[in-house]
Amino acid sequence: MAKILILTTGGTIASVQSPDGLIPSMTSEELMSFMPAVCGDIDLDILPLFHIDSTDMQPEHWMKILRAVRDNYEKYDGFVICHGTDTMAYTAAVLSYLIRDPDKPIVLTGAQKPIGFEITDAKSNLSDSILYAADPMSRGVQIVFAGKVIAGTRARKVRSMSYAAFASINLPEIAQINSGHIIRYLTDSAFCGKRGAAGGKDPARFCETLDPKVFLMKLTPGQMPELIPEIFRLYDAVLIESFGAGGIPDSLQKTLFAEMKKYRPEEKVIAVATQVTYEGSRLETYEVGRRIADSFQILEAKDMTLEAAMAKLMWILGEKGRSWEEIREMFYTPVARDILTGEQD
Ligand code: ASN
Repeated sequence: MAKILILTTGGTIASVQSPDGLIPSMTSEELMSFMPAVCGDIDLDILPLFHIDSTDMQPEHWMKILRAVRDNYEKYDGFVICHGTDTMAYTAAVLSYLIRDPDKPIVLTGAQKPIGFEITDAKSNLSDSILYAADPMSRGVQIVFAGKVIAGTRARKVRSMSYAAFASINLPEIAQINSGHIIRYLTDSAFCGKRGAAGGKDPARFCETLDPKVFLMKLTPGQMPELIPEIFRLYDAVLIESFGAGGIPDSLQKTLFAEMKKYRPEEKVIAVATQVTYEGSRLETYEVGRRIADSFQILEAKDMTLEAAMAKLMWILGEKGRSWEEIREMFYTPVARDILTGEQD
C-alpha cells in the first residue's frame, strides 16, 4: 500500500469566506474531511505546516517545506503539498533545485475555489495529486492541477480565476490525468522511473542554502535609471526581464553599465530574460541585445521560465565563493528539464 504524506500550507484550497475576503484558516483535518475516499489502497498522513495565503510565501516557508519533505523522505512513497496558486510556480521551481534527483514524487497542488464551496476544483485536484503521488512510476517535483502534470521548473500561473490556472512553458506537459488514469507524455528519468531506482545517481540530495537576494527588474518604456545603483547595492544578482528576444534600452544603458563595471561578474550576477511567455530570449539577435552580451560576462535565461531562473540563481548563489565559471556552468546545466538550449546555442 502506497504511503503518502500531505503537507498543508494554506492557500485558497483551505480558505473560508470571511467579511474581509477569503482567508486560509481551515485546519488540515477540516480540509481532509471534505475529501471523498480517494483510493482504497492509499495510506494518507497529514502534516500541517502553516496557514498562509501564498502571497505571503517567503524563503523561510520554503525551508520549512523542504525540511518536512527531507525529514519524512524515507517514511513515505510520495508527498503532496497543498499550496496557494499565486506563488506555487516559485515554490515548485525552488524545490526542484533544492531536492536533487528525487526518486519519489513531490507534488504541489491547490485550487481556484475553496474545498468547502459547492462548486470547486479542490477535490479533483487533490485526488488527482494523491493518485499521481501514489503511482510507483512518478518521481520529481511537479504541479498537478486541472488534470495536467507540469514540471516544477516549467510552471507558470496564467489564469487568476478559472480552473486551468497553470501552463507548462516551453516544455510539453509531463502527463495528463483523466478520470483517474495517468497518461504519461514525458518519461525522462527526472519525472518517471521506478521508486528507489536512482538511475545511476545518488538518490535525493537536499540542499538547504538559498540566497534570496535576487532582484527581478522588469523593463518598461520610459523607466528611469535612478534606482539601478540602489538595486546593485542591495542584491547579489539582477535578473533583467527585458523585451522580446532581449535587449537593454539606450535610456538605461549608461547607468546600468556603469554599475556593472564596478563589480566582478561573480560579485553581482546579471542574467537577462524576456517578459514574453513563450520561446525565450536570444540576445545575439539584435544590436540592443548584443550591447550587453558582447561587453559583459552575463547569463541568459533563454527558454527558462522567470520563476525557474530566479530560483536557480538563488540556489547557485546559496553557496558563497563560487567562481564565475562555476556559476555559469551550473546555470546552463539542465536540472529537471529547466533549460533546453544550453550554452552551446
Ligand atoms: N491567493 C491564493 C493563494 O495563492 C490564490 C489561490 O490559491 N488560488 O494562496
